[in-house]
Amino acid sequence: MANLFNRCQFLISAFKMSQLPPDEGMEIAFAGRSNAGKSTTINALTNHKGLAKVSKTPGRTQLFNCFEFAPNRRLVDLPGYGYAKVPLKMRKHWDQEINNYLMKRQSLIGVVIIQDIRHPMKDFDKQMITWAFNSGMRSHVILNKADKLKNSQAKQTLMQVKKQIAALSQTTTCQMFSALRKEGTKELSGILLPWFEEEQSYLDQGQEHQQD
Ligand SMILES: Nc1nc2c(ncn2[C@@H]2O[C@H](COP(=O)(O)OP(=O)(O)OP(=O)(O)O)[C@@H](O)[C@H]2O)c(=O)[nH]1
Ligand SMILES: [Mg+2]
Repeated sequence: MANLFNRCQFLISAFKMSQLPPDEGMEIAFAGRSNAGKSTTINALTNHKGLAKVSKTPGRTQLFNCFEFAPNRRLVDLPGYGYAKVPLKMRKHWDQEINNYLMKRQSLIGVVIIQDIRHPMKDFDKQMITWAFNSGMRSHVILNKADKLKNSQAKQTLMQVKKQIAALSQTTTCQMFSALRKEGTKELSGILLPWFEEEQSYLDQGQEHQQD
């Protein structure tokens, strides 16, 4: 299957929710602690090196960055969570905006939670997983930067994290990833594309019922 995400193009950057594209269609958000590799993961998935801005200094994505791969089909790069050097006022702004976004955005159909495989399952990650499960939101965990560990260590971490996730959520999936080496992109698009298809089929079914 051709990877639809390769068609991704930059759509818009927003400093607050009201500046986001109209809340129509479907989108998946990439969330996670600062520096975990959210932007690099989007670039690997879309096979588009400079699409999402990557920086050596953490805390750089201080905007909602929206990308579109088909009409009304979007990926959203969220600002990193919990980076201490981001001024407190800015952190408060983003805590609030991200919370609002997750609770209120109608077109949000799933979240990808990016973690650094060397520092998995921090408080924020656990909160996101629990929230996703409790609110019926699709969720997938990426253990990124697997290239930083030996293969055996990475596999062991994956197993442990899967157990920890299972204790919090019965629906959250998890995979190993290296955005740097573009390892895991097929598995990732194999998870995310069906989310859009599934949601579309729900919408189609709803319309059929309306016509009855
Ligand atoms: N070794 C390795 N480095 C990676 C990988 N993915 C990202 N990085 C590096 O990690 C740093 C942070 O990556 P970003 O993609 O900017 O991380 P982010 O989560 O978007 O960070 P914020 O926007 O600050 O929240 C960059 O220096 C990347 O080159 C990976 O798979 N392996
Ligand atoms: Mg970023």
